[in-house]
Amino acid sequence: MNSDGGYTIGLPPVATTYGGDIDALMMLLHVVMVAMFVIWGVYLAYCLFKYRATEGGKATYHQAGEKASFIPDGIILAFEVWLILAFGIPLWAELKQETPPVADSLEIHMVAEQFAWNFQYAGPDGKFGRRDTKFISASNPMGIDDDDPASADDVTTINNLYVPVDKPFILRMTSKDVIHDFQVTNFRNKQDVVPGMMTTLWFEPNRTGKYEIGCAQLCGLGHTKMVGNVFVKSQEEYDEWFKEELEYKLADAGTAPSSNS
Ligand SMILES: [Cu+2]
Repeated sequence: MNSDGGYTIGLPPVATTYGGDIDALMMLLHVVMVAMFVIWGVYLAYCLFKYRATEGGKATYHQAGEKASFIPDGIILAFEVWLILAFGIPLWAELKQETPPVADSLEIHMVAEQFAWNFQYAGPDGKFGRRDTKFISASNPMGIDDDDPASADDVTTINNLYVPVDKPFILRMTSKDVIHDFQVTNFRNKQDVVPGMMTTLWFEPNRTGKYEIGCAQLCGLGHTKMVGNVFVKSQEEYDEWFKEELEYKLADAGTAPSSNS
C-alpha cells in the first residue's frame, strides 16, 4: 500500500515505517463497513418488498416458537474481537507503548507554546542542556541554561524539525502553556503535549521530503497557525545541516540561538 506515494483513502502519502499498517487497517474497516452497508441495504429492500402492504394482509407481532438468529451478530462480534486482538492492540503497542532503543535513535526534545514548536538537539555529546523556565526569553524560548556545559553543542530550531531518513527519532515533548497535540499526517501518528508532563512520540521516516506539522488540539486563537515542517533528509544531508547549525551557533555565541533555519 502507498508504494507509489499517492494519496490513500484521502490521506497524504505515508512517510513512516508503521504508516502502511495504519492505512491497511483503515482500509480493512472501510471495506467491511461498505460490505455491511450493502448487505443490510439489500436485506432491507427485500423485507420492504416481501412484507409490503397487501390486500387483507395482517401484521404479526409475535412469532411464537421462532427465535431470532444470533448468527449475524455473532459474525460482527467475532470480526470486532479479531480486529482488536489481531490489529488494534499490536499496532497500539508498537506506536504508543514501545519506543525504539534510544541508542539506535535520534532523540529530540520539543517544547510547545502558543503558537510554535521549539526543538532542541543534543549535539555530538548526546546530552541535552538543562532547561529551566527562569531562562525563558524572546531569544531563548526553551529556557536553555547556557552555563550548562551540556548545552554548548545543542542546536535549537523553531517550527522546523530536521531528521535523517530510515532512522527512528524519539520526541520528548512538553508544553509551556496549554495542551497542544503534535501531529504529522504523513507519519500517521500524533500525541498530546501537556504542560508539566513529558510525553513521547516516535517515528521512523522512510521517505525523504517535507511534511507538515499541525497542532491537533484546539489551543487558542492562533491554533490554526501553529504549523511547522519536518524535513526528512538523507543521513549525509542531515549531518551537514547539523554541522552548519552548530557552526552558526558557535560563531554567534552569546547572542540569540539560531531559529527558523
Ligand atoms: Cu497548539
